[in-house]
Amino acid sequence: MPRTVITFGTFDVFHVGHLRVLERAAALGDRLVVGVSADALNERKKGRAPIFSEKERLAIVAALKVVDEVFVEESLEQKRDYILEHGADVLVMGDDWAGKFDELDDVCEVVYLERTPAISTTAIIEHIADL
Ligand code: C2G
Repeated sequence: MPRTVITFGTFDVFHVGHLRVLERAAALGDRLVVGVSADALNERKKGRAPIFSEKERLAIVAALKVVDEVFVEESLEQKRDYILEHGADVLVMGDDWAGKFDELDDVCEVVYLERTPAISTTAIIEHIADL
């Protein structure tokens, strides 16, 4: 049976930290499914719209060699449904979410990966704004 890995994120202003986490997630199985946060979810969570729309962010993530399937993540609370729907064996999250999804370990393995240091969408936006 192929091992399916699922992960989630906004992936706004796509950068190498995003690429690295997706590569490491893909290496944990045979098939990588990615839930890309909806624009509305982003606005609720971060209080601002993403720079790139959900359609654009989805297209960027879907074009990556390591990604097999993408879908829109409408709500943070639906992780269990998404895992079951996509038949995921492993949930991968960045370690900024460490411990937050442990209760899902009855349906799949839960793995937190270390974030790539010193790079973030917010830092890139601030850097460009200062130029
Ligand atoms: N990431 C990373 N290193 C960085 C920046 C981000 O490894 N320097 C990872 C994050 O840990 C996450 C993924 O890249 O696994 C996407 O990051 P964000 O777009 O910031 O995701 P976020 O808005 O936290 O996701 O259900 C979760 C939501 O979709 C929110």
